Amino acid sequence: MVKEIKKIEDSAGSEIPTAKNREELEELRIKFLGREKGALTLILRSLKTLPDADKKRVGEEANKLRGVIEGLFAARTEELKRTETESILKKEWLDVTRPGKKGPHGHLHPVTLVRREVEKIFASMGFGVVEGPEVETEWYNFDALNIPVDHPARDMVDTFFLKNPKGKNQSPKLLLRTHTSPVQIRYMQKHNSPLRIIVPGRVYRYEATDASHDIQFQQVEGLMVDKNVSVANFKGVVLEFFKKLFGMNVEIRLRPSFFPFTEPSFEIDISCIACNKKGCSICKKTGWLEVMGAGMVHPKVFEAAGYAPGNQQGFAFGFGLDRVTMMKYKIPDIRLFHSGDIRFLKQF
Ligand code: FA5
Repeated sequence: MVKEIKKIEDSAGSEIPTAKNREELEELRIKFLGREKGALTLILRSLKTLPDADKKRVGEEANKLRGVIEGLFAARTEELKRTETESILKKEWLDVTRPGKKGPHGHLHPVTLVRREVEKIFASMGFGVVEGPEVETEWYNFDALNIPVDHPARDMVDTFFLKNPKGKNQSPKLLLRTHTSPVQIRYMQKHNSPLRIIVPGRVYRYEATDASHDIQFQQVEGLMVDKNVSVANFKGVVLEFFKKLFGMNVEIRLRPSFFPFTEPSFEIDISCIACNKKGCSICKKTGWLEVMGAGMVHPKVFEAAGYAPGNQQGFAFGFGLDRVTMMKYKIPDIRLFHSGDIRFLKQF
């Protein structure tokens, strides 16, 4: 029996420390210590068949062997745990100093790029940037700008009228502003002259779309009021603006026009930025591009804003930001701006 114990000790001593993994170790545990057929269990079970004189000695040897085997298991388990951790660390090694992958990110819309440039140029000439509501009342959009209900100028643009939440015939009558000019009134109601502002913002017109007309676009209104503001001041400011925006020797010309809220009124053209007045397809061979409406502020507008008559004069202008962006980047169709076409937007 003692020989048997020695044999078990030898094989445990060689097999347990070389078990390759935890599964193999578990099989060895069953082999040596298993409750049913473990080698040591069988020894202990057969103790009762021994004569009393041997029982004690063999029992002591068997218990010693149990201690040895348990020690071998504890040591090997510890070793396997360590090598497992090491191999996981090796496999999952991560260089935290490597630069991360950059995700794709968006950028500004071309009209926004030009809007920011416009704001910067006017700011450099002392103009503040002001905003106004897109949902406007009929009074601000038309009446206060000297466009009474039965005036034919009211039909010059088609308007999106809105339901007044208070009821159908309730006043004020609401609409989506057709231009940024109502902000002239809103600003002058709250501020005295002298003043110098631009008003960029969205406007809406109920009209058929084509390559140069959309139902929703952006305008930039300009307003300068002081005691002696003249057309010459207007020409100076606007010429400086276009030179800075298009970065070259642009020329401007004024043609007589009509707006109910300015007198006199002009249409402003700039020399074609594609051909420099030689005549090309962009300027339709005329050498000039129409860019804005403008004029000297009508006395009725000052009156509607609550200014005392005769104390001031000023100029106002309004241009389409989308159209200017089209000129700057040579974009052939205004509808591309709202198309959501990534191939188009990626170019800016
Ligand atoms: C006006 O809207 C006047 N409020 C401008 C003004 C302001 C005149 C202050 C005098 C004093 P008009 O309807 O011409 O004017 O529009 C001004 C500009 O908006 C046009 O020159 C054009 O560039 C742009 N625009 C007009 N309709 C459209 C449209 N459907 N789509 C894109 N741009 C447009």
